Amino acid sequence: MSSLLAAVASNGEPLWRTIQQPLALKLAVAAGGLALIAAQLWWFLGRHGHAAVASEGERGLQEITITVDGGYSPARIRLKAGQPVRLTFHRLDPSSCVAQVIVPDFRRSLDLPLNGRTSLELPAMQPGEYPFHCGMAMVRGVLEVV
Ligand SMILES: [Cu+2]
Repeated sequence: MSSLLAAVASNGEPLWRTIQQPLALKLAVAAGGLALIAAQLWWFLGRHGHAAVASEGERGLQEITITVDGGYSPARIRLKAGQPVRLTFHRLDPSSCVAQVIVPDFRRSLDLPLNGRTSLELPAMQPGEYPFHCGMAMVRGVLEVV
C-alpha cells in the first residue's frame, strides 16, 4: 500500500494527493447517499398507497381499468380469489417502455397500443400476490388476491 501512495509521475509530482475534508462533510455525503438508496428502494419496491378494489360484473367477473401513464394507476389492485378477472389497460404514455405488459405468473404478455384500451382476461386465482410489469420490468404493479 505504501508503494502505491508513494507513486510519482516522471516529473516527480505525486500522482494523487489526499485532500482532507471535514468529518461533517464526509458524514453528510454518506447520509445523502443512503437517503438516495432508500428513496430508490421505495420507488421500485415499496407500496405506493392503498390497493384499488376491482368492480364485480356478470358471473363474478372482476373488472378494473388501469391507466398507463408514467406508471400503472392503480398499481396495486385487490381482487377476490376464485373469480375470473379482466384487466383493461388504457395506455396514455408514448414511451416504448410501457408498450408491453407482462404477467409472469400466467405467462401472459400484452401489447398496448398508444391511446388504446387493451383487455387481458385472467382465470380465477388463488390468494396471493401476482406482479405485472412492463417489458423491461421497470414499471410495476401487483394484483393482490385475497
Ligand atoms: Cu419498461
